[in-house]
Amino acid sequence: MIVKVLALLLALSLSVIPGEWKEKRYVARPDEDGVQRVRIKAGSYYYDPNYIVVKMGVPVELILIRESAVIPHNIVLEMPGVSVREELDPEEEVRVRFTPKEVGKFEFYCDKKFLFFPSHREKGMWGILEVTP
Ligand SMILES: [Cu+2]
Repeated sequence: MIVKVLALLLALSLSVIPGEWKEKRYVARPDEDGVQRVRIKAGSYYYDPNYIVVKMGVPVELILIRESAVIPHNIVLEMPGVSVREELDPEEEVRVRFTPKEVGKFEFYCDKKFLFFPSHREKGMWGILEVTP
């Protein structure tokens, strides 16, 4: 039993070595209905895209698709007038809507963490939302 537990912990620790964070940029353009829609893949341990550029004062809709069935993921985003915290579902897209009110660069991330392992954010599951004038 203890051997199995140790083997599982070893396997998990090897699978969570932090990867390199590489920028995957997406510049949003409003759809016909005036909404800036961005489709984001959320996997272990990344968002794709992970650098999203949107315009201030124009509604944004993030459409999140969780890639992994087993490992839970979420998205947390705090910016002036906007507070997002959504659990992601492997079966269904999760849509997050808000209108950015201030220009700036804001980090979004997954705050999941398993036992003593590094958080998903530390493993590279974060990104930047850049709001431009
Ligand atoms: Cu995560």
